[in-house]
Amino acid sequence: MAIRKEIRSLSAEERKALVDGFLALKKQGRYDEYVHWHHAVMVPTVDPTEPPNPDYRNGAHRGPSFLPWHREFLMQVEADLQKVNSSITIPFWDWTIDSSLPDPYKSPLWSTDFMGGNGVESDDWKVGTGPFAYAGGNWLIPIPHDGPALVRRFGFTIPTLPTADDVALAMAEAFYDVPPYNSGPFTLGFRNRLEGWITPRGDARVKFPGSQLHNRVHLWVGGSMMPMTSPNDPIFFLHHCYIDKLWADWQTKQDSNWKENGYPGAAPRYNPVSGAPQGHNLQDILKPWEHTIKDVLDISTLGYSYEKGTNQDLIFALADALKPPSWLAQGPSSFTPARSPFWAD
Ligand code: CU1
Ligand code: CU1
Repeated sequence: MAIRKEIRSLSAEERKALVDGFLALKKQGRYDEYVHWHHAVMVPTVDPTEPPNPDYRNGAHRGPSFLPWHREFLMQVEADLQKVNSSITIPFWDWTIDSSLPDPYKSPLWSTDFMGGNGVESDDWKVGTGPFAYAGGNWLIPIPHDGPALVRRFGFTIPTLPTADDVALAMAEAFYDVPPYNSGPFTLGFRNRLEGWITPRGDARVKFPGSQLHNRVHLWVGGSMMPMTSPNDPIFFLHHCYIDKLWADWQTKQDSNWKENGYPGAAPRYNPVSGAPQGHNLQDILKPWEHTIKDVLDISTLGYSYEKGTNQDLIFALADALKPPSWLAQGPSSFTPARSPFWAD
């Protein structure tokens, strides 16, 4: 079984194998397809002869398929990396560790022998160090995909990375997703919380303004990580690997929670089965691939697992310390989740 480790657990050889893997896929032209897949799934395919569909949801974000789509995406990329070097697994970047560093810019992630550092102000924020620096000539981004240089601007759009407390709010969510399955600040559920749409407006327990969790990390890195072409920065995959781990952790936690606390059926590993926009229902295909959402719900069937990680116990403990909402004990039949019970305004 392949084990995906936290970035700090990698040996120097493992770091090098990953970097070389990305560079090899770039050279083959394969890497640029990842950017295209991600871009394509976000663009609305609206038939001009039909009226605009108010239920339109992009195929991989702002709805339930956010987590399964990116899980499949990671598996596709990891399989390609393993064709280059069979020992590679994608590592996860636990940014809650970095958020408590005195200087997150000095995380080992950004070292010259790994992912390279911040952009350089005097050079239009082009990444100036490491294997993906523009000047090195090995990481050219196609012009229609925001090229030619990889750009980062740490902390400019949003000043801080998410904390373990922020993740705990997600880990304590009782449901995977809830109607209307969107990205509103009042829409409860693990997916909407982890994707980062529940702001202080929707939940007074959220401490920092602006985008949260997954979205916040994209904005904090900035530059190439912000537009629809964000896989242009290979950090994308390390970030999404942690998002995928958090989903797997939540699923494990829910399985035991519901058994111990007796809320049977209230927390499926995924929902909805039907009734959501195309691409977001249980049996829908994850485009442009062949698997359905249902196929990718349990990582124990997918051939990989996660190293536990330094902050997992802390995050679970913080989540357990959060009071469950009162409606939860009444069971799922009484559940009308139009708004967060914690809404603030
Ligand atoms: Cu995405
Ligand atoms: Cu993302």
